[in-house]
Amino acid sequence: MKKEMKKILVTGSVGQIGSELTMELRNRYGAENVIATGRKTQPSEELKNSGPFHFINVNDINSIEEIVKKYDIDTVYHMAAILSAVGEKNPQLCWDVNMNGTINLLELGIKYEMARIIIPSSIAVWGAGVPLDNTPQESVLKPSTMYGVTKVCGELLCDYYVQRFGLDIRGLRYPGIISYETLPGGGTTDYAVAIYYEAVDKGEYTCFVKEDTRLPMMYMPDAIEGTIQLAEADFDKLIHHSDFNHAAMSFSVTDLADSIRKRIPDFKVGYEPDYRQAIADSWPNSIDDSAAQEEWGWKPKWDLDAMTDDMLKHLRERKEAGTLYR
Ligand code: AKB
Repeated sequence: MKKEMKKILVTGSVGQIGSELTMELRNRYGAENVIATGRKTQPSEELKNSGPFHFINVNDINSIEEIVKKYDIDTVYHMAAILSAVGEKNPQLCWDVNMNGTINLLELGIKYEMARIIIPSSIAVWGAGVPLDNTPQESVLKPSTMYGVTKVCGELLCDYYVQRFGLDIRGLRYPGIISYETLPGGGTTDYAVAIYYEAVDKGEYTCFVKEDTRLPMMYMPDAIEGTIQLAEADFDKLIHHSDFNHAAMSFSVTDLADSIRKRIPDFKVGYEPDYRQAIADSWPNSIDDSAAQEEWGWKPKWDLDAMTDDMLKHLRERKEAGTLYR
C-alpha cells in the first residue's frame, strides 16, 4: 500500500534547485510540513521565514537523524550534492558528500520506515561510448568525472535498496537547470545561467565552453514540476526507479546567445574554454526520456524562447531593484 507523504525533509535547500523546490513543496503540502536544511550557506529570508530551517551535515548521520526524529520525517528530497566542476577540483570531497550523504539517508529510510526518498541523478552519468544524440534510457554508463561516478554509484545504490529492502526511492537524471532565483553552485552547465545575468548586467558574457557546445537543458519550473510529479507517481506503474532520463530542450551556446540577442540586439559573447569544456564534451547533446513519459506522464512546458523571455523579465526587474545578484 502507498504510504502517505506527511513530513518532508529537503537537504540542500539553500541550493539552486533545493531553494525553489522547498518553496513549492511548502505551497503544496503546508509550510510546517516541509523541513528545509542546509550545510553552511545562510538561507534566504523567504526560506527561513516561511517554515522550519536547520543546519545539518549529510555526512554525519546523527545530525540528519536528529531532524528525522524531531519532525517524524517520512519523505526526503535529497538535493545536497557537490556538482561536476567543483567535484573535479576536489574529487574526494565530491565522493564523500555525494556517496556518504546518500547512504546515510537510505539507512535512515529503512530505520524509520520512510514512505519515499527522492534522490536526483544527472546527465553526468554518461561518458564515452554512448550515442550523443537522443541518448537512450538504457545505455553504457562510463562517466569521466567524479561527480558522474558518484551519480552512477548513487543510482545503483538506490536501485539496490529498492530491491533488497523494499524502500520506495525515485530519481531522475537532471539536465542543466536554468533559473533566476538562486545561482547554481559549481556545475558545468552554470554558463547557461550566467549568460542571462551578464546579458542583463553588462550586455556581454565570456563563456567557459565553446560556441558549438550543445547540452540537454531545462527551465526550473519544469524541473520542479517533474520532480514532484515523479515523487507522486504510482509506484506500481514504475519500471525504473532511480535513473529516469529527464529532458526538455537541447541547444548550443550559439542558439542560446541568439535567443538572447533577439531581445538584446547588442549582446556580445566571447569564448575562453577552460577545464569544463572536456566535461561538457563528455556529456550527451540530447537525451531520450520516453521512459519518464510512459511511466509517469512527463511532458515539459518550456522551450528556449519562452524561457529567455521569462528569464530576462525577472532579471531585469531584479536589476532595476538593485538586487540582480542579491
Ligand atoms: C552540473 O553541471 O554539474 C550539473 C548537472 C548537469 O548535473 N548542473
